[in-house]
Amino acid sequence: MPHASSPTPEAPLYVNDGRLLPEQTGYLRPSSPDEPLEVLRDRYHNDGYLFLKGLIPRSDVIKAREAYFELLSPSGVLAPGTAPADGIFDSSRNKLDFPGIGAGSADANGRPSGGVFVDLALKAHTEPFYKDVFCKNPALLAFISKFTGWNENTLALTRTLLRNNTPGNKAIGVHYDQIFLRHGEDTSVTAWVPMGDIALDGGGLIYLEKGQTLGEEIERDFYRKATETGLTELEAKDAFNKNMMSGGLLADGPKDFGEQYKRRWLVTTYEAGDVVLHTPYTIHASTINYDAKNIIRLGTDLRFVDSSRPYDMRWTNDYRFGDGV
Ligand SMILES: O=C(O)CCC(=O)C(=O)O
Ligand SMILES: [Fe+2]
Repeated sequence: MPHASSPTPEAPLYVNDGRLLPEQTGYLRPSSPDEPLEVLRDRYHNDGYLFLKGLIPRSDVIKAREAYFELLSPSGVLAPGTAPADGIFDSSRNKLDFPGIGAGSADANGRPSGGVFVDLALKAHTEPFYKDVFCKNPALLAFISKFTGWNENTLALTRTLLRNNTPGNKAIGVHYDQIFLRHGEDTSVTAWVPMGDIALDGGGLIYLEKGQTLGEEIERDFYRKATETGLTELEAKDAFNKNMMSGGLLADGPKDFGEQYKRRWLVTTYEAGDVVLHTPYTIHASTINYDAKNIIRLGTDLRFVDSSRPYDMRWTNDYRFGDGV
């Protein structure tokens, strides 16, 4: 497993605004869940993320992946004769009929333009295999409650986004999560959970090196600008998203953003069972999925808060298109 200081990746990696050059990238630093907690906490705060190898049993992840693609299979998304757990896209189909959730364009009601595929992808969020089993994974919950020290106050927010990046489709742009969680304190933890193995060019999440310090600066700056114009605190909260691109992104294109701030994007391959924890100010995005075998990238964002403190109540409902968050 490469270390953060290893040579940069050679495989071509594409983001929304073009190819990331090897010198614009580095590797995410992997950690073992068994390392001492103080070491892991320091690393999370210094790096803005913690890339935990094998935190969740692989079989739990593969089971959920299989159930997901069994549910979506009637949409015709899978290559004929392939196993649902493999999640292989039928490349004879038009990728635009299979748009990703939460990354691409949506209609006025926030619904991605696509037929039964989109309906089933939304439905998956409330299926028992996902909502009651996968999102409540005991290994993940136990780790977060110990890692944060929140113990029995550790609460998994109900709103989650189950994201399916079909090959060649648009990837999520540059953002930090507090943009979407700003009706609560800035202490939440996001667990990004790949649901399956993801090759380097298979559409995994990428992290801006030391992005959390820049995210904090950007946040302070927005806040100052908003209050200087005479807005109340509540008005300022709502004004943030107006200062950003529609959908709350800092930028659509990671390449240009990295060049502008002279920082590298950290990339990696992922294995089923890995989890990345990141802070509310950690800047991240995704690569476009150009997996050589047309494997669909599936992943979910599970968010945890300290329930004894104020948190963003808009996240207590299941995800719906156009839910305004
Ligand atoms: O899976 C993705 O493409 C985006 C995930 C994300 O932004 C997050 O987990 O915070
Ligand atoms: Fe995010």
